[in-house]
Amino acid sequence: MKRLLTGLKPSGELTLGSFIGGIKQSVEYQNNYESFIFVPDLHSITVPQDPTILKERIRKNVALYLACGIDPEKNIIYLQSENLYHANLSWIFECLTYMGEASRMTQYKDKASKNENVSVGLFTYPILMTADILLYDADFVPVGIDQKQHVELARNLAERFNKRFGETFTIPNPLIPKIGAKIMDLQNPTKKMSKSDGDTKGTILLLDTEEVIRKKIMSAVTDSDNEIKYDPENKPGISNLLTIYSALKNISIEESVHHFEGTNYGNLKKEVAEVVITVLSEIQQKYHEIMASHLVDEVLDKGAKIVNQLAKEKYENVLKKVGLGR
Ligand code: ATP
Ligand code: LTN
Repeated sequence: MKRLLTGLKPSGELTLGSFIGGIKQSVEYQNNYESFIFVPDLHSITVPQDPTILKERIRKNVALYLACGIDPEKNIIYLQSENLYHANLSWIFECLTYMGEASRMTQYKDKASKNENVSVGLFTYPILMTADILLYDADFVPVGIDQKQHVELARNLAERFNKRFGETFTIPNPLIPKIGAKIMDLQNPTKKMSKSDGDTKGTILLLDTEEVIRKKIMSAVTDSDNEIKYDPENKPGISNLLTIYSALKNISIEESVHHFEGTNYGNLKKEVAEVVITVLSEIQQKYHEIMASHLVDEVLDKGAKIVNQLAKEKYENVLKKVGLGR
């Protein structure tokens, strides 16, 4: 079985976008791949975080993964910070990365241009991500299109290391979800629904109450021609609602458009709200059960044990190849 590895950094509360674009895909992949799912908590501190909130969010995110259907029997689930080899291997790759290539990372350039006090960690972020991936010889890395360049860096660094020190790392491949999986902000439907935006009117959080979900969807920005049609360019708001409906009903966009033929925007919003509430209330019920149990700790203890052992072997091999240690 091919190995797959992915992570969602705990930079904010998980959203409907994280679920449809990330977690839901992982639930589908878990039957066909040997899956590693982790919380890249070290990545989240590349921008300032409140320690108390961060700690709570890490636990909540793991409980939410499980509640969304990530099966602990089929996935190895762990925290990045509970395996010291990630940061150690990252250092070795930092020494193999050229300033020029790190400076070309568009996510860094974008974030650096918007913020004042940018950390060195934000600059080396993609190199830690390289270590996350190569440490376990992942064959496939499911990511959004925005992360594709980072997986390409991981490929380049794996090839460079192998060439310089001998065959050591598997070359990973990005696994980008097919069209339609990008969920947009309900208030600004030309912008991605993003967890780091926090709790806004345009973002549905996985733990939002029924009332809040209904309110956010009913006040989603649309247009004024009252025709239900999938046209992301000219009708981004309506298209986004159709995407959400299709993804949660597991039907195609065409089927959704057909379903809403002859109805109005009010009805579309009402039905979208209902399906979101149905899916999320089921997840929330499981989430509360999980949070009241010891499952999160059990799963993370088991995961940490497995990945530390795997990483130790890999890292010792790397040290030997590079000429470090005794
Ligand atoms: P941040 O706001 O902190 O940058 P984010 O909400 O954009 O975070 P990421 O952690 O960068 O989310 O995304 C992790 C993965 O989750 C992405 O690669 C993507 O696959 C998926 N994802 C996140 N938000 C969405 C969205 N709105 N629509 C579809 N997929 C999404
Ligand atoms: N940068 C990713 C999170 C992430 C990741 C990884 C994803 C960190 N390390 C390794 C896949 C593989 C993000 O923001 N989505």
